[in-house]
Amino acid sequence: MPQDPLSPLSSAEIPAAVNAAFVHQPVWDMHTHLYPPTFGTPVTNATGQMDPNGHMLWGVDELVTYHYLVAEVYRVQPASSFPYEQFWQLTRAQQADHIWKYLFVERTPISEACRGILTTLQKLGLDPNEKTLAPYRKFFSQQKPDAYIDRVMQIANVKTITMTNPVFDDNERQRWLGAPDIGNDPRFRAVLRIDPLLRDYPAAAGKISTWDYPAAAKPDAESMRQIRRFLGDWLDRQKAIYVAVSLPPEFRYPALPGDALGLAGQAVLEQAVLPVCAERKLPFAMMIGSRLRVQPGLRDAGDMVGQADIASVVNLCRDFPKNKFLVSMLPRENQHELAVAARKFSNLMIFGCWWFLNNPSLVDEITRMRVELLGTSFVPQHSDARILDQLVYKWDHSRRWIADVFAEKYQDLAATGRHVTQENIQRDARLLLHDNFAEYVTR
Ligand code: FIX
Ligand code: ZN
Repeated sequence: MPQDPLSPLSSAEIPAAVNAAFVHQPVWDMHTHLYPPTFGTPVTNATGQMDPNGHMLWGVDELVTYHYLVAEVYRVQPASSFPYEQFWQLTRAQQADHIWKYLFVERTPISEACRGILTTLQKLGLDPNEKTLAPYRKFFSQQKPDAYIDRVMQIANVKTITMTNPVFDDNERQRWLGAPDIGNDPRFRAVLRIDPLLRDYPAAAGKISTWDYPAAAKPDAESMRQIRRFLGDWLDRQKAIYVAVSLPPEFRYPALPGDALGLAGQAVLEQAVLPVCAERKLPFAMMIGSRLRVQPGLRDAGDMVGQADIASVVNLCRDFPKNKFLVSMLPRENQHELAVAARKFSNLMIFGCWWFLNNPSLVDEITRMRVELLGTSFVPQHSDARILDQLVYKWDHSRRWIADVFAEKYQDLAATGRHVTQENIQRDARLLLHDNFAEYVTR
């Protein structure tokens, strides 16, 4: 490898240079469900401070009972022999033991969600071959949450963790109201998540009306003023860096009666949410294509994917040129059209290989498609981590997959005679894993 970062790399030197650049580039993880210790933790640990309703999830029992694994264990221990409610009545540790037995001991943990846990254990210096969770539990019980966050972020090379902060969740909202500084941990940034406001506006209007923001079920001008005030107050309280919503496959814009938003939800989007975001130069993030609770017995593990509509994204980007949109779509089949849409609108930043797409075969396919259509002007990945320790495997795996695509693309570039240097590659890794998002939320 040439010592001079500005000297051209040979084709053979490119893969190692790309891998080094992507491994060493600190990430701004722009969508997670993680929290700092100020939100409490239900996990037994060395500080002894436990909050059964705490939001900071970490450690092996939370890792193994991640909803991806709950869905997978019911593939091998069907509800006919182990009813869902029987599983949910178990303690977290008992649930984890159940999953470890059936997915990691009696079967080969070869799925991405299973393998990810083993990567995390390995990188924490633990033996991934244990037959029970006891040795792991001992390790985690010795950790102190605050210091452990630093350790995980250092191993995963994550510089900033972006939270998801659902304002209509009573537990979450009361925590913010009870502790104004709760979100001041410099490692974390907040996001105002507003799903009910758009997806079930009449019920949301009833709730915010009890929070001193009187809003009518059929939103009139005064209701819209109150909703804008509600959004502004919470954006200020959270110091949120964007506003987010998850939308079902049926989401359409313009809405039709009975659509996902309905005419009231659409009016709130047009007259409250997007104007507030535009005034504050905050992106509006739409995560589109999840059909919730197709299997209610699985709870969080019971969500599904469904074909969504890119034309609705195009209509919003075109009709609201002063707004910045962040969009991730769940169906594999939507990815090409979404990437083409991003070629048409500079106020559309597409991001991540979300949820059921976060697997090697699909990250490869989607990243390849995006580089070919968008160059380096996209955000290739977010972790969507719900359990802190997942950052270790989600970023280890994603960096490798993304680097493999870019190594091939740089070799194709070099074949034209264009010089490819370490400096080029490091600059691009910085854009893709950090600066594209950082600049989009602040520009
Ligand atoms: O709506 C979302 O933010 C989704 O990412 C989650 O609801 C989902 O359960 C998840 O964590 C997928 O990875
Ligand atoms: Zn998420």
